Amino acid sequence: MDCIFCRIIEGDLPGKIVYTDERVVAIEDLHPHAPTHILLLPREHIPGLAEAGPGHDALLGYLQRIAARLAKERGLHGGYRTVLNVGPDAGQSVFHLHLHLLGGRAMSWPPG
Ligand code: DGP
Repeated sequence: MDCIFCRIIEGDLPGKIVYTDERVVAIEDLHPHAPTHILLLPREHIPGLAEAGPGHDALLGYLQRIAARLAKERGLHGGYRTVLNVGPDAGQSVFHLHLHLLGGRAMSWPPG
């Protein structure tokens, strides 16, 4: 399977890993949109949120909790945002489910 995030997780492609455990690998985004821009990748290849099933409920919650932990470690006391882009309208470009953690600057709402 030719998935760049699977290859980063496997160590076949370089990635700046900031957190890893048996379920999740977190890396710095290659094109950061905020002072902190981390991608949380489940080790399991799931193309996106639309393909997640009931068996992934715990994993999806876990991604959010690890994001909160990393935000705390980064000292993002002013707040942060976690984002799942799903499909073309949301601009999803890598089809391995990933949770963005963005912080370190004020963010507008609604998002563009
Ligand atoms: P999304 O639009 O949600 O699919 O975002 C994909 C993100 O992945 C985007 O912010 C750029 C990032 N990205 C793409 N390729 C690579 C890569 O090879 N390494 C890293 N670290 N990030 C990547």
